[in-house]
Amino acid sequence: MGIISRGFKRPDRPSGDVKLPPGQYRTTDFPVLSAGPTPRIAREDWRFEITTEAGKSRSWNWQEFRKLPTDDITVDLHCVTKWSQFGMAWRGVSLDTLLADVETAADFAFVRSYGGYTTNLPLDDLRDGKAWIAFSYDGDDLHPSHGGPARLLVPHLYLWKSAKWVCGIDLRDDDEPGFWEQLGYHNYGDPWREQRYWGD
Ligand SMILES: Nc1nc2c(c(=O)[nH]1)N[C@H]1C(S)=C(S)[C@@H](COP(=O)(O)O)O[C@H]1N2
Ligand SMILES: [Mo]
Repeated sequence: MGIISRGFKRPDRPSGDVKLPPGQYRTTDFPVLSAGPTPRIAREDWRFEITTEAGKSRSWNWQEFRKLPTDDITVDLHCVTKWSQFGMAWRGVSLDTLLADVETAADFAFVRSYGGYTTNLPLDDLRDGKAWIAFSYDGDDLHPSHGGPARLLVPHLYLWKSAKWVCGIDLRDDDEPGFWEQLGYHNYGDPWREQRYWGD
């Protein structure tokens, strides 16, 4: 997976020493890819909620969310449309922090966004320093087009798993395909194994 470091440091990679997953090309801009219009969510109205398989839920408003400890994360991101970008600097709250007091034995996470987008992944892929709710990119507030006020960031999977405008995660015993997964994208989406579509 990508290099993770703390402190908004851009990795200084000599060209040619770049780790590109199979079939990917490098880009230096940050394309916007959304399946619908950009929802505008005021921070006063923003909520993020985790619901367990037992139906218990824990939620944070913006103020509560921003009191949680944050990580500075520098990662490489890989989009299924074949662009990869290196050394992207984010700030966010680790899912480990958000899940710390959540009692669950669920195996799967179903991620929901404002606007109706969904995606699914194994709960283990959100744990152990692998996923964040990111609210800042490149030192600025996360722009709405890129998922602001906050988006899921799961750098080790193709970027469609990193739900923009995230509003909740349902923890479930059973897996359910999300928006792109229902339309033929791979259920897991590991860029290093080139899991783009069903059957890859
Ligand atoms: N809510 C929501 N999240 C989303 C999407 C979307 O359409 N809606 N698109 C996904 C896809 S396919 C990609 S490639 C990335 C793009 O993120 P970006 O627009 O910040 O580059 O967001 C992912 N998260
Ligand atoms: Mo995508």
